Amino acid sequence: MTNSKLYRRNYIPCLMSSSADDTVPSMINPYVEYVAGREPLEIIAATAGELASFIRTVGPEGLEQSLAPGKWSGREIICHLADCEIVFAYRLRQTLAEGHHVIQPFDQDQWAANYGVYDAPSALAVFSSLRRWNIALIESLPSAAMSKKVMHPERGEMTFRDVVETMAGHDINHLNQLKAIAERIGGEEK
Ligand code: NI
Repeated sequence: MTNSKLYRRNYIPCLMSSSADDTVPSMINPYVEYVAGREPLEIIAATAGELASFIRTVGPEGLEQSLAPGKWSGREIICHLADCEIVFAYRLRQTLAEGHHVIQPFDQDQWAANYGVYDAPSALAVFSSLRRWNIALIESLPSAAMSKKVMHPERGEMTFRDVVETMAGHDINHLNQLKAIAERIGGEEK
């Protein structure tokens, strides 16, 4: 599917989106329940391995499967995670570098319009590399940096730590979708 309106209508609202019809609750991290008190750094450190496992499990044909017409395929979800990691990389650094950084939302459906040209292993390579880069940055910071303020124009003021927790919750949300795809096509998570 390449019609962005299909994505918008059928896809689970994503906190990366600036879409006006997103219906996620207005809170700092709409996916906070996914994190559920776990250490966000541990969650985000495991995601690349889980994506690699998904790719191995479902195979090339399985990567093109989605949960319903108009929803992203597994490959497209991994492309989305790679693109989001670019965004998170910028947001983390700008939050640290500026006095009160204002986040710039983006339209995930417009970004997804190009996903037909990307393969899943390439998307995973981008995600894995950037994720390692981001974790190296986060781990290097003094604890005081976690409370550095940043403003999201749609969700209000948050902290650097909230951005990291958002990464974790966003990961889990999409990993759950991939798990559902693998179960749908009969694959087993490794
Ligand atoms: Ni998303």
